[in-house]
Amino acid sequence: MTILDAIARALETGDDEAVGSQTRAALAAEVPAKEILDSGLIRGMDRVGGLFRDGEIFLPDVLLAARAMDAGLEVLRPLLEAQAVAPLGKVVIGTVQGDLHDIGKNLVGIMLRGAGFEVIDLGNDVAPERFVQAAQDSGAQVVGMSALLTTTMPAMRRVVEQLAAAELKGRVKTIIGGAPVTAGYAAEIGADAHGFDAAAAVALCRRLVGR
Ligand code: B1M
Repeated sequence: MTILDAIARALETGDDEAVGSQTRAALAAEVPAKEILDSGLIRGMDRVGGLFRDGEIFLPDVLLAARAMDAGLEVLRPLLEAQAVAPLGKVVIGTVQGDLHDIGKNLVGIMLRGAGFEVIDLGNDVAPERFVQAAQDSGAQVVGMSALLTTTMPAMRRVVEQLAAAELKGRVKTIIGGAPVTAGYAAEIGADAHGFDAAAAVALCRRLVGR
């Protein structure tokens, strides 16, 4: 078993201590942080998603896996965030109303900070009006929304509509993402971009702020 397999496996079994120590061991063995993230942590979490979908594991197991994912991300965070000279711009991010999934959104935040953006993270279960208020108060150029449930995706449309109603559409660009979200859905609701993953979100936010 490779060290990346061991990380994926430890995440799958919800062993946060093992995920933390194996992640540190992988870094010590000079495995790149991005590879640990993609081929260790995210691969393990994808398996958890499949097992949960198939009824082979249950919600408490998924919660333990989420806690283990956080343990790995904490180790990688300083490497993924390393840099930042002059801020590239401000991005408000959050998981939309009714949705408690925040791992992907947190990852997007880490990568955006790493690229030099100032990030205002509103957390999860964020009402549309809070996104609008935060964009207004902070002068952010981009609002980024995450949704992991098909039932919460419509909340993204409401944010786009409320930004337009507040006459912010145009000045404030929108980017959406999350496992069930597609580029077609972004086009349908009038969002400016769809990020497939956290790296894509960074590239798109750069483009949206003209950097
Ligand atoms: Co839940 N859950 N969950 N869950 N959960 C899913 C999403 C699900 C697909 C599992 C399954 O059935 N296979 C399913 C949704 C089905 C659907 O809607 N079609 C599901 C369900 C049903 C539920 C509940 C309803 C279960 C229940 O209560 N019966 C419940 C809902 C609670 C709620 O939100 N109201 C629920 C609860 C939970 C936990 C709380 C236990 C936990 C979340 C813990 C947390 O986030 N702190 C959890 C988890 C962990 C998952 C899975 C297993 C993993 C999600 C994850 O963190 N992935 C998930 C299965 C899956 O997705 N395969 C599942 C890793 C993360 C790095 O990926 O978030 O996709 P992701 O982010 C990626 C990209 O999508 C993208 O970049 C990230 C990094 O590359 N991205 C963006 C994300 N946001 C972006 C924003 C951008 C750009 C890119 O721009 C702004």
